[in-house]
Amino acid sequence: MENTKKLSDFLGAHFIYTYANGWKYELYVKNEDTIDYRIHTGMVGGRWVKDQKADIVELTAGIFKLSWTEPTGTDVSLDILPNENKLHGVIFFPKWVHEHPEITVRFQNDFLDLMYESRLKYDTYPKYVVPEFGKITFKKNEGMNNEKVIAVAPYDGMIEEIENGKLTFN
Ligand code: FER
Repeated sequence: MENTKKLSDFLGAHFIYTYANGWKYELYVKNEDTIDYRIHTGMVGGRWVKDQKADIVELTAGIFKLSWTEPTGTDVSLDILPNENKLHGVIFFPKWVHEHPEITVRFQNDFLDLMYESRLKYDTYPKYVVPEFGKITFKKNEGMNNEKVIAVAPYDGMIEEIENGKLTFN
């Protein structure tokens, strides 16, 4: 994935990155309006999600922006510069996710009702805003709509297996 210039190069991209606060995330840009992801470490480490709808655009050559709102009420906006192995993310957590992160740490797709109940039951405000730069440590185009990329829960050692090529998805 040396040169990611156009949106068509970006669709199908799989990234692992570490935020400056130490949180490790994995993102798969599944198609023009859908992402899958795994959260390896951090406040909601262990959480994983498939088929999250997102707005995905190319701001200018090689610079991409993804924005979405989750069933938990968490909002995320990412600016990704694949050719510089760099991104900037802003996560806007509702107060309840900051206070009870464990409720969201699961395969969300099997617990959508729990997310919808929790976001009504607990407090939204004030939100906990986390703006961080991140460093991309792995990038590969896995093709679009590849269900193998994000198919199991994150586990210890998984990032290393992906980065050293022991675990592949094609
Ligand atoms: C990211 C930052 C936040 C990301 C996902 C999230 C896959 C989601 C956070 C959450 O669900 O709480 O870079 O990329």
